[in-house]
Amino acid sequence: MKKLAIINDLSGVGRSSLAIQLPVAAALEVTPCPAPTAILSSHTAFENVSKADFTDHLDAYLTTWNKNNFHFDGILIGYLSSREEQKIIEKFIIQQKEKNPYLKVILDPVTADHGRLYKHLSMDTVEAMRSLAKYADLICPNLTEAALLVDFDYDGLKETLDGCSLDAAKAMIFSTLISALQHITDGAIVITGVEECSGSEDRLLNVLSESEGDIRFIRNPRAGSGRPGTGDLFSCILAAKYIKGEALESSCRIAADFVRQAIKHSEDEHVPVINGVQFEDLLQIL
Ligand code: PXL
Repeated sequence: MKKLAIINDLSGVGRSSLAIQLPVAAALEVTPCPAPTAILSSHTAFENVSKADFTDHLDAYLTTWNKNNFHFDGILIGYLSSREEQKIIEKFIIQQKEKNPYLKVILDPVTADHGRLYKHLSMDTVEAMRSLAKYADLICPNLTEAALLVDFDYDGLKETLDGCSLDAAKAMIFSTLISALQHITDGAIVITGVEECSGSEDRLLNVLSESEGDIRFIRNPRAGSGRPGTGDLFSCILAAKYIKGEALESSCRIAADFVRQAIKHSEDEHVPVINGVQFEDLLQIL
């Protein structure tokens, strides 16, 4: 069975990060190996949050993995607790690449959404993600994170995209953004969960590029409002399928469709938005 190291935070309530990625990776028949970057009482959209930074322990944790000769098929990176964690993770990637030259690194540069940085984070974390992108085989930012990574103005970008009625025009805007991202990574790029309103239908768009000049749109109807943790869900499905050698486009379609179903199910079950998506009783359809 393929093994995926998941470097992300552990948040006790709200279904984000490791709390969602461990069961999802296991359901996809990949062995998840968690390395926490921080331990939080819940994700940070809740009013009160108690956060324990794990930076001082992460180096020993990952170094010990290396000493024991543990090796992985993939490393999925999400939320970072501090700038120092970037250096620790980069060292780990370099050591792991020596053990397995086929290692895949998937970076979800978790920093922001809807034009705003998450609470407790600063532009330092964006810098850290920009640096980690150099080592990634695949990055999957949302639109805000993509804009931050390459210093684009999010509001201007969103307004321009909202004003494009033709896909050809939209593709030109995304090509510019993707070209800028290709200066910070040689990996494939998936820009996730771009909200679109077209006529009577709300949709979510994912934009995929595997090489220079390649740009593909993957669309799904939107089943409800955005919820915390959907990016973590998406990146984990993508990462698990990527290390199993499945094609990126079909993996994106499966991930996007599962996110849509999870949002719909959560709406049907009247789950408060802040509690994320009720995915537990949907795992069997993955
Ligand atoms: O789902 C992204 C995420 C991950 N980790 C923490 C968060 C968030 C979003 O709010 O707060 C701690």
